[in-house]
Amino acid sequence: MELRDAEFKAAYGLLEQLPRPEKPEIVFAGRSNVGKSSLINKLTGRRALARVSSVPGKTQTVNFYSAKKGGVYLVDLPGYGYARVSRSEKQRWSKLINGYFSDPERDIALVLSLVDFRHPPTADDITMINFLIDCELPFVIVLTKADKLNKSEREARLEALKSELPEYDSLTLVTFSSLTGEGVEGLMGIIDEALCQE
Ligand SMILES: Nc1nc2c(ncn2[C@@H]2O[C@H](COP(=O)(O)OP(=O)(O)OP(=O)(O)O)[C@@H](O)[C@H]2O)c(=O)[nH]1
Ligand SMILES: [Mg+2]
Repeated sequence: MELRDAEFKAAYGLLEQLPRPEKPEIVFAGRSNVGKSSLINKLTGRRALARVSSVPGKTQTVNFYSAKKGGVYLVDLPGYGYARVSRSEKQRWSKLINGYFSDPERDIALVLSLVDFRHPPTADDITMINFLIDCELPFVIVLTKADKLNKSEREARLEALKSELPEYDSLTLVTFSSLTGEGVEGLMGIIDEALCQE
């Protein structure tokens, strides 16, 4: 796997601190606790590169990791939709995330938009996906924690998603588990393809 040389670059808490766009970025977005940091660790084959926590709201900064011999950044965004933080913190996060995406110079090769496979997408998930569609950003939906569903639950959720997600027919969905490794190869293929199109 080619992301194994990934290393932590820096964490940014304020929009003004974000580095100027300089190389392609692979972005991880999703609600708090959905498994973004776990996915980064799985893709890079590093158990503790990104900090994982059972307490939602662990990643409060935009965290950049450098990979592929420094040619690519992996960008771990703070999770959205976490109720138990102060209003000023929420405002800081949304300013950070909106500001991150609204820089026209930024070279976003792919957004991995994470949704918990066990539950219907939240209103925030749908807002995120509609935003990605509106901005015409390349993205893939990653259905996380797949190990927690049995076969019939999976089938039922996959069926329901057809009507729950916007523009379902044009979406790419990948089921993923950081526990079993399901979906890793598929995602690596999609990431490689996105970087080739740069
Ligand atoms: N069973 C299972 N648990 C998972 C999986 N992915 C993540 N988790 C657990 O879910 C919790 C949250 O994981 P994180 O990777 O920290 O989630 P995050 O999206 O980075 O969360 P924030 O940083 O708070 O936004 C942790 O307890 C993980 O161990 C998975 O695929 N399967
Ligand atoms: Mg995190």
